[in-house]
Amino acid sequence: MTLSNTAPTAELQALDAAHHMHPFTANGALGAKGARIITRAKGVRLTDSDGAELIDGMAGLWCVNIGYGREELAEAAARQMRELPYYNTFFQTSHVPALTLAAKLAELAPGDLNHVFFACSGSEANDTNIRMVRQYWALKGQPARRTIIARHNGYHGSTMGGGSLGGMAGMHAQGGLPIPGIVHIDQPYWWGEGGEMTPEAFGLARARQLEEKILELGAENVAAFIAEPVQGAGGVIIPPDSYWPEIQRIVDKYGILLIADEVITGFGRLGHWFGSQSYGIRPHIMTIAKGLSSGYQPIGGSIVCDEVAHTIAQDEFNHGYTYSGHPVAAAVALENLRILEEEGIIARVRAEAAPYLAQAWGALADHPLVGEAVSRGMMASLALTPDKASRARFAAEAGTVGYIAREYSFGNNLVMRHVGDRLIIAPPLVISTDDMDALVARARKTLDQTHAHLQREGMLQAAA
Ligand code: PXG
Repeated sequence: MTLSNTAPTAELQALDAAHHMHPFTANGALGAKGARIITRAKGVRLTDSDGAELIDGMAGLWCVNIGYGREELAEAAARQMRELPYYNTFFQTSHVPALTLAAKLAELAPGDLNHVFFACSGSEANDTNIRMVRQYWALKGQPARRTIIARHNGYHGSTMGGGSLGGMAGMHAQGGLPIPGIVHIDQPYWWGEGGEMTPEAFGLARARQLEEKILELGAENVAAFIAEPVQGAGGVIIPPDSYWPEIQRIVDKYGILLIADEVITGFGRLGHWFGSQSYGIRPHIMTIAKGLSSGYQPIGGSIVCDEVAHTIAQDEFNHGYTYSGHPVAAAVALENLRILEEEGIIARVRAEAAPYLAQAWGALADHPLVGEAVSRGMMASLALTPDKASRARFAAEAGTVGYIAREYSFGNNLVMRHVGDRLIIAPPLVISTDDMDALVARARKTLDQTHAHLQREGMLQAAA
């Protein structure tokens, strides 16, 4: 069988429907409709099997930070495959790509985050984190410190551990999640859950749930708190400014470990190397993946502070993956980091791209369907509402309107995701101002079409 891009779309779709099980998809329905087959990509644009060109507003899945089609990464992979395509780092060996990447990450990461444990994805890295923080406390003589506090509507991956840390109700409903020893507090989502409170007061209240939960469990039983600096898959939920300083105060007060899940916010998305820097947070561990290689190779990991790493080093840590620090993935990641650094991509995000996006995207707030149009760095979202003033939800089941909008967006050749009734984007960091204008124009057209659709169908009703 060839993997030709020139087979007719219908043929490719039929094969896909017959044999390929898609993640997070009702495969029966997709099979009947047919998946859109992406064949090529360059810069911020995808090409499908019918030759249509789409703007990729999601950078793949929040990962293609440097954009598609960078030959240097292909070269780095080919070079490494010829020299040393694989070796492991389990039994007293190491190799140059893994150790060089670890050293580079230690240089880039803030504070004393100087040690890296490699995985192949964000999910795996968070599974590592669960075991690492529990082992840390066991070695400190406090084995009762096992419980990890996380957040409703957080996302930390899809393995048993990652899915348990995450607070996605739809995921917990399947397969016996969460595993024991993981509890969730509420998210700092002011627009959706803040009621009459000011954002500042609400941010403080949501942060203080961490303190309440620690006191309820007993600090002597709590290992760590994990959160994304800005929630991504939850709908690009940007916390009020009061939230993170209060979380840091609580974490410090009770001496629990802070895990910042930087899988989306790392590698420039918020205008710094890490989102933690952008919020002034001091995590003990950062989870990384996605933008580490700009998605060109599957690689993730945990960047760990001196205290935790030195403690873990006192004993054998019975944990690891065949492909931890895979040489080809590591070589590609190093080349990606070189490009991010030498081309000043993150500095441009901070100085130019993010302010431009904030203004262009923010202008969508005047649309009758839009309750808020917000961004931080190169992550942005819209809340759709039938009534801006009361921040109302639609009468239709949550996500119905978001899905309608997302279908129009796809038809307009813009990849924009919906999370419930929020629309979200996270384009490649290298997107030009002209392409941001084109993206926002397609988003506005999508909103107009959705609005007309809802009017036609009598769906502009608010929930009671
Ligand atoms: N942490 C965070 C913050 C993530 O966003 C993971 C961990 C897991 O990474 P892996 O590499 O195991 O997928 C993620 C992944 C979506 C979507 O629909 C988001 C993710 C993955 C798939 C879909 O927004 N984020």
